[in-house]
Amino acid sequence: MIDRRSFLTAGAAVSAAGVLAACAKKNPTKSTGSKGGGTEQITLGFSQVGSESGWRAANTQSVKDAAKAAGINLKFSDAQQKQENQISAIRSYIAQKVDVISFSPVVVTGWDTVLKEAKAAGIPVILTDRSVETSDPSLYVTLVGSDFESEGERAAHLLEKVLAGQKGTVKIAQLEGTTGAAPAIERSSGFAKIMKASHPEWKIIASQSGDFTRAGGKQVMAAFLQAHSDIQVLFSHNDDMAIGAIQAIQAAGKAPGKDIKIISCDGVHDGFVAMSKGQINAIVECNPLLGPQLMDTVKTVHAGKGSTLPRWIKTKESDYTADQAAAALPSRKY
Ligand code: GZL
Repeated sequence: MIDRRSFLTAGAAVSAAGVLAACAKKNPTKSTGSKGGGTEQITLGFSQVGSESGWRAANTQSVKDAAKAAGINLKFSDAQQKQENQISAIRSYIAQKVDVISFSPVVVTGWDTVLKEAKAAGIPVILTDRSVETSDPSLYVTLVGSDFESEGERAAHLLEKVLAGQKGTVKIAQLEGTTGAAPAIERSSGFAKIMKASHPEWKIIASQSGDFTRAGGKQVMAAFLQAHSDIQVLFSHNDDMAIGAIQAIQAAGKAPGKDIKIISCDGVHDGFVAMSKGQINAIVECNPLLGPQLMDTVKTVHAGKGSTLPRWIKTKESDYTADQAAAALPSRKY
């Protein structure tokens, strides 16, 4: 499991500063901001996971809009949820000698080689959304994104509210995100932590990846319902899989939100609509609007001030229950 807190140390900040200094020495021509940032337009190479969910669509729009507003020249690529496509995109940005590289890693492992290539080329890397497991924290300057472990814990606390002291065994199905992705690993872990600490009566009787997509959620939930007639709760790692699961639950002749309580993550528009209909009982918000924070971070790094940044710039987010959905919908930004 990724222990991001282990990176929140001064040591890592110092080693990241070392990377930036090394970048400047290695490639004096590469504008790592050693000239104090200068006035030349910054070129950012961004590799996006894909377009698998409403969350991802909102995140992509936020990055594009924020780059435009910040006057940053954005090179953008969609990896269609394939790590090899992200690695190719990062290599292409290195070849194009962009000023900064940023990406949302589709999975946590397998990045050291290409990140070492970026470091050797003197190009600083900023992670957004999802983290990586790496033996060398200096391979990226910082992560701009949510705390998924906390989101898993918050989902369990929302379930406590929704169950309102219901006694006896609670049989839970879990729709996991993309296998090996930080949000899938950490939301599972956070939820399990609260279960272990406070709820011996909660039993996860089925758990499988729906790959963060509606189709995946529908397909896997249908299989769960075939195998288990006694599912009382669904914990879904995102709204898109929950919305797919709702279709499967209805096809099985059951009422989502009533026969099977649903706790989800993200808080996209369609998730709030389902919640306003009582089909989803509660949502842990995961804010996709990371664009402005990312562009501020790009400018700080390009100005050679990356060492002043924390190793993790966390996004702020809230939790919602169904009774709040209708009132919140009009002001939702994604
Ligand atoms: C979370 C993000 C996840 C969302 C999904 O920050 O990585 O990926 O929860 C998205 O909707 O596909």
